[in-house]
Amino acid sequence: MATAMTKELRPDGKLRLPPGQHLTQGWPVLHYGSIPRISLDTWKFHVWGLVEEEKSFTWDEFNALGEDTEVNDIHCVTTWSKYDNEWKGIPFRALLDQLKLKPEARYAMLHSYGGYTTNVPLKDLLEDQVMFAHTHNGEPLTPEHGWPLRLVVPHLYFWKSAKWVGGIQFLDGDRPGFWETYGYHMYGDPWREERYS
Ligand SMILES: Nc1nc2c(c(=O)[nH]1)N[C@H]1C(S)=C(S)[C@@H](COP(=O)(O)O)O[C@H]1N2
Ligand SMILES: [Mo]
Repeated sequence: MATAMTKELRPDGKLRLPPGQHLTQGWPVLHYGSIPRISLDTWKFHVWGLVEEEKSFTWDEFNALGEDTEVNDIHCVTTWSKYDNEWKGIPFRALLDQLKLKPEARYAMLHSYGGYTTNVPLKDLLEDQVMFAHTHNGEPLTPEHGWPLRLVVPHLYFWKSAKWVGGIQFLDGDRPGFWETYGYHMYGDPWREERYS
């Protein structure tokens, strides 16, 4: 059985379980530092960097941008993977529709309440399933998993999925975020085991 499961393929032909990963049933909590205190009354999502116009959205404004539901697997660099997560949230594309990016914008830095940052190429944020999620398996995110909002980029290691996300900065070049400055890979493809650089 275990062999059959680890050989399971995805529709794109990749192994469902990336190399060096094992399946977990629970949902481990992993972050650096403490859970930031956030109030929805003062919560804002900020957009800056290589945009024609910087923007800030309140909680209600951000939620009004759109809603999507996606089911996907997540893969943490510490080797656990969790299958079949149902996320509801605002698709990245819905945010992008509100912005005019400058043509040289190629990368993004995600910024979280509490100070965490992580870098993701713009082309990866444009993948279908990428969203700012507020709900996991039918329940609002708990504080330790990123309430009120986290990024979900399921095709990259889970450290790219910033919890407590509150802003995005568009950049022309790739710059390291928090873990990337400590030696984590700049890109983080689980199928190529891009764990550390
Ligand atoms: N703001 C913030 N987001 C973060 C982190 C963090 O330290 N701060 N850690 C990342 C890492 S390393 C992982 S594996 C996942 C863990 O998410 P989880 O606790 O919901 O499983 O969150 C990512 N997002
Ligand atoms: Mo992680």
